[in-house]
Amino acid sequence: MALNLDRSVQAFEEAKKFIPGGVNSPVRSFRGVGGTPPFIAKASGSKIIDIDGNEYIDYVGSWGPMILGHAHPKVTAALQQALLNGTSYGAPTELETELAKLINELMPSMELVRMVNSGTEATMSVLRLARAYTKRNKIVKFAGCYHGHHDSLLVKAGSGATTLGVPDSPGVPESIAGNTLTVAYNDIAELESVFAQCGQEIAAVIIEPVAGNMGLVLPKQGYLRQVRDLTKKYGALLIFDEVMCGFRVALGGAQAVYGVWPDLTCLGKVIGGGLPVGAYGGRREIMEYIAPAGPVYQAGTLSGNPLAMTAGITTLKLISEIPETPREPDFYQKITVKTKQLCQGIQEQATKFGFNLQFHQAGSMFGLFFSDQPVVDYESAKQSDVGAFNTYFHAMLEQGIYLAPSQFEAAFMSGVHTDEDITATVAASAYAFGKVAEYYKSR
Ligand code: KE4
Repeated sequence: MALNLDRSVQAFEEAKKFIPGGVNSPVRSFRGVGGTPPFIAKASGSKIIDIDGNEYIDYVGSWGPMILGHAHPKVTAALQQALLNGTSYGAPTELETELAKLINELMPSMELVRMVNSGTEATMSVLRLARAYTKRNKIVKFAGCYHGHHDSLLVKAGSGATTLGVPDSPGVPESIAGNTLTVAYNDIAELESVFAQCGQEIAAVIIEPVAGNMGLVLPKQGYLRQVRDLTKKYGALLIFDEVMCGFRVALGGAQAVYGVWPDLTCLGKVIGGGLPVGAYGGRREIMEYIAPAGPVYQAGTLSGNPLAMTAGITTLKLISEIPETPREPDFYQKITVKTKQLCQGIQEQATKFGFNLQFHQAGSMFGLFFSDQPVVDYESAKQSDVGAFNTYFHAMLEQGIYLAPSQFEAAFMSGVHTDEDITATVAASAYAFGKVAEYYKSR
């Protein structure tokens, strides 16, 4: 049953007249999966509704922020109240302190926290800080990890043993890319080799401790601890980019799950409850290098905006609520059970079709690869059958299931997805796997 996207088709053409590619962020264009992106009219709970009136069960959740679901009554009410007090002052408010304290309580490694307006701003700022603190210039990142679109991290592995970076986008100067070394995720030997070659020049290693930008890929047993030990050995800082996985894999983020404390952490998405917020923070003696406490400049007109702080505070308070009785599951136990149920249901469908998929789940994040090989890094992720994924994606979309429009993204559960949503998604998956079977036959 084809979706009626007539109005979205028109809206997309109109948008392209005024916005590059018709979107304000490339992945929304559906270029990875083909077709026209539904233009969304409104959302509530686990559902989004497009301008043609099609309703979808949403597993993108604005790429992570909507862990409470869309238009949560308490978040909406708090924002409505905050609006009456104005929208921005450009002056300090107690709201910023309240959110910083909440983040510190939930992620104690973040002794000081600076608010910014996006995940990109958080990772950009934290690299400047790491370079200033260590007086070193080189950064190490991992193939397949994404940290926002600033120059130092829009870099891919160059040729040659030193994996010196080359730009991953026009406009990124070689001089900047050359300071970023790229290694494979989950390959401690390669990281050891890079440190052996130039460890004294490395300011920091930045990693997604649970990777969500090459599809969902989990760290191997002990890997994060090995990375932590290596950075300590060479005096480099360890930066966890938890913009996506923070508050998604657990209340305390990946650092709580794996018991590895970074020197600095970047956050975003969930801490803004759907409004633009990023944050970076960590050890006090490092963060005190940030102006005006220290010499490293970083600023932002709307950083700590009262509406964004309100949405973030309300969200964090709700996801960290302690149940009435000890036997009652908490928010994360419930959302994790829901996510596991969904993954299990879809896997059972896949097995019926004889598909050997790679299924990954971490807290409220999940992902699947059409591959019969384990997916542990970007190279193995790229071996998966993108054509099969795209077939699956569109078959799910036409049945009202909204997944991330790319094999190399993650999916997100919310606290308000219902058992009926999960049942419907598993049933839709059976139909979608049928379409994938036809795709395989047609090749
Ligand atoms: P933003 O600048 O988009 O707020 O955050 C950048 C960022 C930093 N670090 C991690 C681990 C991230 O996942 C992101 C952004 N995630 C993408 C999803 N792959 C956002 C979606 C988009 O680019 O439109």
